[in-house]
Amino acid sequence: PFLQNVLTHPKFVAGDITTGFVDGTPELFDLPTRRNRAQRLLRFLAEVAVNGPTTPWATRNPPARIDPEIPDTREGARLSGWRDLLRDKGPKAFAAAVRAHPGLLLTDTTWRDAHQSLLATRVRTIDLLAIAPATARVLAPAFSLEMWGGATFDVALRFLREDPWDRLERLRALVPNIPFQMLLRGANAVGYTNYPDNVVRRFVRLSAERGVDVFRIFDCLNYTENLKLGVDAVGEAGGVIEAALCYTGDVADPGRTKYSLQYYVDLAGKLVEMGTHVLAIKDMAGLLRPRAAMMLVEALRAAHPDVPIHVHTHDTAGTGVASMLAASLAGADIVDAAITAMAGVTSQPALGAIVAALHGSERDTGLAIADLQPLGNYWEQARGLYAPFEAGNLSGSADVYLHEMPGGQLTNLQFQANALGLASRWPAIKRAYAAANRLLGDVIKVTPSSKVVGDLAQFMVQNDLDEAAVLAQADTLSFPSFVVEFFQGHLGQPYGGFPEPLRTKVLRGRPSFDGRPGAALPDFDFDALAAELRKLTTMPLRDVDVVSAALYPSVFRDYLAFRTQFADVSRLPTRAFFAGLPVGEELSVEIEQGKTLIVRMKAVGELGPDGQRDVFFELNGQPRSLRIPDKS
Ligand code: 3PY
Ligand code: ZN
Repeated sequence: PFLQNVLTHPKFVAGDITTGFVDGTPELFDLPTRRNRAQRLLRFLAEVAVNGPTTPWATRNPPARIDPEIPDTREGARLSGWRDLLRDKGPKAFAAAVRAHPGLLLTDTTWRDAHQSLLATRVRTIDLLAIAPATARVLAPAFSLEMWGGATFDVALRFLREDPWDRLERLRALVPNIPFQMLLRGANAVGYTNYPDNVVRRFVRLSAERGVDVFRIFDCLNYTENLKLGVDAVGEAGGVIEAALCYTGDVADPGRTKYSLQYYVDLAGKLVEMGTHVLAIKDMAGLLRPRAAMMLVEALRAAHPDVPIHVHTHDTAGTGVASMLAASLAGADIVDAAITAMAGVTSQPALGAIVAALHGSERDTGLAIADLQPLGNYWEQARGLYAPFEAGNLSGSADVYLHEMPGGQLTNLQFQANALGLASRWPAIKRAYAAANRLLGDVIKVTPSSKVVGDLAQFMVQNDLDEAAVLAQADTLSFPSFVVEFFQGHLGQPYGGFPEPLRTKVLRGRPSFDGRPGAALPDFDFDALAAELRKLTTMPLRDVDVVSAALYPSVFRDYLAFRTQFADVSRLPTRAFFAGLPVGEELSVEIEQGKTLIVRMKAVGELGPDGQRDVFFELNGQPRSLRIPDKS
């Protein structure tokens, strides 16, 4: 392969080679990896058999021993959907057609926000691929499938050890007809910090090239300077711009004056001026009650009769379906929902319930309950595979109106509290979250500003501090770094400014800046990073890998080391990935299209004097064994 790289390199072909050719042309070393993939996957299974899961569980509950029923999808007529029009006519005409559509359109969030909010974002590519062909058929009338972005990028690399770009490409191949939608955290892209502008731009361009159609762009402080960067990047990439106003407070409550109806109308005006194709109301915590939904959508509809309105909520208190129906009555064009088995509580409201509620009305969704059933059945069973990550909230709770935690963060904080031995203090953490929000000046709470509030809340509970104590001792407390950075202006400028004198007391002379944080960052050097990464792996490096590494430097390096050691574990069935393969059981792995391995776990040997164990397999009928150091 090296020789082939040399012989086919454009410089070689052009005769443009000097003595520095080999050293100065690192892509010659993009050799296919030689270590046997099958052997490396066996090493992974052996490692789990000896040392336990490589992805730590959040609970003690094992994955269900059920293989989900995959709906039959025989080849049939060509799949069609809203993506056809988008590709033919472009984002503007697409938005106009959506606006002219009489029925209520739906975005199915099952592949992104639903599992981010219920299962710690742990749903794996293999389980999405299994249901993708049926989804492409059943949800063909949908506006979009939200399937990327938010926390999925980080969690895929960090915990699932799979490549998010691969997920996007493989799903795209199976769903050519329904627009794919992602959640972009504005200047924070899919991370928790501000990135240089060229990182955000390149990330968006590659996402669009690999198959993302609709970009919901938000900023965690509704800071328009940050939002504009995302809006412009998506515009340049040719994507559908869906700029979001993040909703907090209660526009129907005259006592909550900071985030008033007028505040949102003004913000929406700026987003439309920036050139958004669609306006999103992003209710990340599920605070948008039906009456408020009605008021807000009516006001935005009146101000922008031609711009489609897309409403996102969480069902945390149980009002999700009612709010989406109210939004629909007030003239919203699209709402978010999740397949019923993945809906409710901290997730989105149930798609089937909205479909049923509007059936036969002017706003009929064009979907039929009976057609949805195979998707519901699949997710009911597939969800069982993720039992180790079930937060276990059995019912909704109206106290979300008091603490205002986003759906994804609520379950995350519960897990964190358990891990820190603070499970019994959960009610105190919820109260502290509300107090931390007041201390920070009643901020918009969504990734990453929600992490600032959550970290401060945990700090208060761990150190037994109430609001008054924090204020009184602020100049001596050692605040979590995220809180300090917030006050320094690293996330941007909060609406209404930073609370004083708290800011001055927390900063104690540390530097701070006003304005857009990214404006102060120099352009990122992708070439230097690519050269550095090439030294770490023999795997061919793609442009998307370099962007992954720019967004998540240490997570990506860990992922690369893991992948080099264990190959592409995304190919393994989920139960085996999380819990290993029990002795006597067999699995099949399709390591590439048409190439399947049959692996049987035969035995795990005694601990040897060298601290290692032999693990015995049968691979396609042939015995194989591996020695694994026992770390216990
Ligand atoms: C994310 O940023 O991941 C969110 O889901 C925010 O609501
Ligand atoms: Zn959400």
